[in-house]
Amino acid sequence: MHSSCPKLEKDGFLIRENVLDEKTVLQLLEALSNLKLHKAPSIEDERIYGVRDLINLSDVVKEFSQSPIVKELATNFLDKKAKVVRAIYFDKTPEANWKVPWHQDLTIAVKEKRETAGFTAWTQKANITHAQPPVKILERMLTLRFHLDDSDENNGALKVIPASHNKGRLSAEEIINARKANETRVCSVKKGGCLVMRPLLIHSSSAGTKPKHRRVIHFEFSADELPNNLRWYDS
Ligand SMILES: O=C(O)CCC(=O)C(=O)O
Repeated sequence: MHSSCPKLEKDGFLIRENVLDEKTVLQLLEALSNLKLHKAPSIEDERIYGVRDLINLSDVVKEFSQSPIVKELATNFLDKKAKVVRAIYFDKTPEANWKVPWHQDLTIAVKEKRETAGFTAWTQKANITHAQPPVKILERMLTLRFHLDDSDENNGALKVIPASHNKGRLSAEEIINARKANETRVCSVKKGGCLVMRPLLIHSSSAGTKPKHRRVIHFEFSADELPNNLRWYDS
């Protein structure tokens, strides 16, 4: 199931610029501006501004998630059976210039809770059931983050620890140690570009130094079926 892209497998991320044309970016921005931006807790932090359940809230985003551009990336970097399993919209603004500490993405969204071996940390976020699946499932997932603004340190671009994705689920202490022992990288991405990453890559998000919009559509993909009749939320 691993992609045939050596750079992605080695570093756990890569950046593809100029994936979306100006018209597509404008269409998405227009659709997102019609959504009521609310406080969408991510990583248990109520100060992070964004919208969960994006696919169900926006037909334009739903259509985009099925578009050839998105499908081709997901197919290339994951598997031809890859499907979107979660979609979140994140923005930063001068009023909501939030930050997130170093972490791995360990949580998936599912349709309903079913006690299942290996699934822990069941929780409800924005009325959606979430759980932490076995690490094998996370290792086989892919995240695509489509940038609708130029993003760099000024507006709080994502930061990553390259090659930190292939060591499984890490404890808080292991993440701190990885941070001390390794270089970090700011993922500057231009408007229309896409950050391709593995969810287990250690990442963080600083507040912008010159805050302004930093709008990102974040899609997670899997090609796996979940066990025990558990169902992905967005498949
Ligand atoms: O968009 C960001 O800057 C942070 C997102 C994040 O940390 C996450 O999705 O886990």
